[in-house]
Amino acid sequence: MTELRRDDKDQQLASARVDHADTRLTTDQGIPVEDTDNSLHAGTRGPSLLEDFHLREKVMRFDHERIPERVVHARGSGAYGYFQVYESLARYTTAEFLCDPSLHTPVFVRFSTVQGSRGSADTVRDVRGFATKFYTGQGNFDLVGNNMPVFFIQDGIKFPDVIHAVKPQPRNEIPQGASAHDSFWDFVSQQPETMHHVMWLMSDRAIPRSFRTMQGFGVHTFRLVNAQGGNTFVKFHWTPVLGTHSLVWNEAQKIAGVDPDFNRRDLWESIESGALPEYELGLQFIPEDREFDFDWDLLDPTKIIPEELVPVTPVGKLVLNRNPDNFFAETEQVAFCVGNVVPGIDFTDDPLLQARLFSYLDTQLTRLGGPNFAQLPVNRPLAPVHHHQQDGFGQHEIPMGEGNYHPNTLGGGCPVVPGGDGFRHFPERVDGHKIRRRSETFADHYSQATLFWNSMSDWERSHIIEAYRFELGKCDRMDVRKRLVDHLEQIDHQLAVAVAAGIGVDEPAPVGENHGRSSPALSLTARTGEGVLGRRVAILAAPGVEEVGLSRLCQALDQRGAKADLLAPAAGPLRTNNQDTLELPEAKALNTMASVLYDAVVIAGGEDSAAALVEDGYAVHFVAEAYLHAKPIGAVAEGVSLLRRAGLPGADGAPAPDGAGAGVVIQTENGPAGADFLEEFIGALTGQRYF
Ligand code: HDE
Repeated sequence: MTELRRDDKDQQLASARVDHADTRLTTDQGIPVEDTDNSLHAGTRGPSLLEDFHLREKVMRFDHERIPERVVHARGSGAYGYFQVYESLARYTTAEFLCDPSLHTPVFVRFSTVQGSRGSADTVRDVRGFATKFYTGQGNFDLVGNNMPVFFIQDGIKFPDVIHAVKPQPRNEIPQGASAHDSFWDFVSQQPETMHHVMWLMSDRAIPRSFRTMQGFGVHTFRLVNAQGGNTFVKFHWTPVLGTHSLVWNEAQKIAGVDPDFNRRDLWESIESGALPEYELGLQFIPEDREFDFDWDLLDPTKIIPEELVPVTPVGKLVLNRNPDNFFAETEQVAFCVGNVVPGIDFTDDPLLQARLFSYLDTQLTRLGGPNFAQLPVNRPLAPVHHHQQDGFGQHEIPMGEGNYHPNTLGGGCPVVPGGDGFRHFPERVDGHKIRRRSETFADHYSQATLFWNSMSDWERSHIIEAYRFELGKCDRMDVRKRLVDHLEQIDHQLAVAVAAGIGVDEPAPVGENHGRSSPALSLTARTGEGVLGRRVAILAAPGVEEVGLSRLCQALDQRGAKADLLAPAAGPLRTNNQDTLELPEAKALNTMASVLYDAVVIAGGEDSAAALVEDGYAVHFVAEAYLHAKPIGAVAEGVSLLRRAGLPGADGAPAPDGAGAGVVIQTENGPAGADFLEEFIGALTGQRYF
């Protein structure tokens, strides 16, 4: 087996890095530059001269800085890391990185949204891409997945249609990063196969809190092939160690304005601060002889295999530990391809997957300007590369010798064809008529949409209903709204009735029974994770704040890996009630931040501080909004007056209506925040949201 260390890719990239420290400015040709602020003119007020090669080169290079953005998944963020398998999977596959637990296979992961352009906001309602390039000793394996386990369509020939429909409208390029428009709903309401995926899209899965708190899925059924040629069907799952957590829609929309880089920043800052994102790889193994054991077709990418039927076996972990050095060179130029598989991993006949096998290489020819993009540092395999491919735009290598064909003797027959050790396609037997028709086994479009609906918690269901009402409410065409409600009726009567009531469509008549089956693993509540690592807490305070409790709070959060920001009416060092003897963070100005950027809020104690916050409109709004978004809220002693001012139930001492006080932690006695308060608040923070 090839030895691989977790920093091997980093070492390889070192040769491509250019450090400008202690250097002189030159042209592309290495000629030292005398002056880069003034172009060469005839006289100080005269015309510029054509012979100014520095001006021409500088402007020419600027003119060509942009390459086409990805036609989908244009907005993305990437990071390096490594993957390690727990135990050998040699029973199933010959892929070395899955068979040797001592290997740290270097990876590059790119997360993305689908619909929006490169500069669009992170928190739009959309599918998220989760693409992983494993630089294995046997060549690159790309697992190009999404954060939802199913896809809109069953056959790749419909991909241009679904993407045209969801992208901004062709006449005016509106709306950006949104599916809430007529063409999307017009399309999906005529394609029942989209209904399962649309349920996922209307759920909170479409607005993840962080890339660190979303799952990833390979979507298609793939094959694993072992040394004996035995074939096992497999589904790939990534599960975040921090659990699955999402935003709420009202919050997501506000973040899009307050911090359009919300998810990107979160990924970047987590890695910089050492709170490394981790995911577990899980596999669902389906023995070859169970291919037809299910009520749906394993080749149908609009279907999941419920975990209750085939468990997800944890097989390894992925750790992201290094941010890229240059966004364009790495995150923008990375080229994933579903067709990049290593010996021991193979495709199935899923018609969506088959079309993808063509698309990725094809699009990269245009996007990266020619066929040599595998030579770009981020794409270059760690495995040795030798072939007779040559020339083309951007050739960076100098192939040596005369034997640029096979077979050759001039080059000693090299590179030799490895034969048995090479990638051997699984010899699937194929027999059929050429035909443009879907298999009957792909025909049921509603059962799993119902399964998803049945598996949701109450709050997830209410969010789904609200999302349909929002999106369809922005769809002007009443006939489209109605058509969609008819589909929802096939999924669940209550759902259809609730959505119809919000969008001016008549209540549909029941058409059949909900099958009543559920898969608890589909709910966001199934994986909450543990601890508060990387969670962001706002501490509201003003001059005169009680210092000892504030310091304890900062320490307690820091010790558990949460990140606290001190927010005050003005930025800078904050005057405390105790002559500033303890070390405290500098305050950020309240009006530059917003509650939607935090997971929780605490109002610090201290009489003067509390009195000032009550008079501060930003502070009052901050707390009320955090409550609206069901976030944990803490108040120490006098700080509770801000909760009262914001009208929070229970803050005035009267009992809160059922459940309304959940997640609100108050220290009633005066004095510094005590151990009980801190424990209780951190417990509330672990629980995330209180709907
Ligand atoms: Fe993609 N997809 N896709 N896709 N896809 C691209 O490739 C395509 C599909 C996914 O961070 C493009 O280099 C077709 C499913 C991710 O760079 C393009 C079909 C899944 C990324 C393309 C699909 C994905 C892409 C655009 C239907 C989840 C971003 C730029 C047959 C399993 C990768 C590029 C990155 C990117 C085509 C369906 C995931 C055009 C034709 C299903 C995560 O080639």
